[in-house]
Amino acid sequence: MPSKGHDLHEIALDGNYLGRVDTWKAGTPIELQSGYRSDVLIKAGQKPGDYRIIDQAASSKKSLRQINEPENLLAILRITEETDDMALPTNEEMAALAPFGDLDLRKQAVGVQEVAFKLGQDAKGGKNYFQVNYRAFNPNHARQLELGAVDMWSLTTVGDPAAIPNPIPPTPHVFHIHVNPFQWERTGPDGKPQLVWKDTLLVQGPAVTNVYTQYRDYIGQYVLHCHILDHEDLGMMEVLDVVNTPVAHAH
Ligand SMILES: [Cu+2]
Repeated sequence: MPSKGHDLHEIALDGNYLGRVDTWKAGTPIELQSGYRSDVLIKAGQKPGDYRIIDQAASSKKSLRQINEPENLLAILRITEETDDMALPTNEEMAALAPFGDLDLRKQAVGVQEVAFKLGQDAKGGKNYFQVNYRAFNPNHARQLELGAVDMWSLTTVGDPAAIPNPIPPTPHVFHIHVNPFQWERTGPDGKPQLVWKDTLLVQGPAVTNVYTQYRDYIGQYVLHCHILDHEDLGMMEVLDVVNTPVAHAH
């Protein structure tokens, strides 16, 4: 999502404040996969006129649906003759809004939670199925999580074994979890790694992506699912249950 002629000053991802202002230079796109959100501030330039904010064209290789996607206009930014020279917020001002200060959960995680998204087909090559950890959504099956725990979540996507006729390769899915956001390392606008809080992440197999999360105060059930919504509707979803009692988990 680039804007011609205007920097994008990003202040939040998936509704979580970054705790700073990350400035993506004019023309640099911000990656928005299915379900992603990015809050940006745009300071109007001094030159009146119409400016386009676009969804860039994507080749089939870069498209989640594996089809060529044309450029789409998202919005027109119209700058008038009137002026009102406002300041952008500073990093210091935004730091006060960071949800968990400068917490780095990578150093605290003890437990491991695994998520393998699978889009497969039955042995006859007829019917597709959509699973999380080799199980379609079952409202009566919940993964237990321990209140106060800090876990690494290992995310991946798997395909069919080669012996299946026309096996489906590992396809990209979008991990989305409710209630507790997770910490993930991305490449920031300066090209350096940085930690951000998100609740939605593209997962491309077969590599495993690790993210980190904590269960601080909410007790009860919520869900994770693929944010490609027809995948979710067809079974790619799981119930989670945060409990205030010890849970045995993998280390
Ligand atoms: Cu999916």
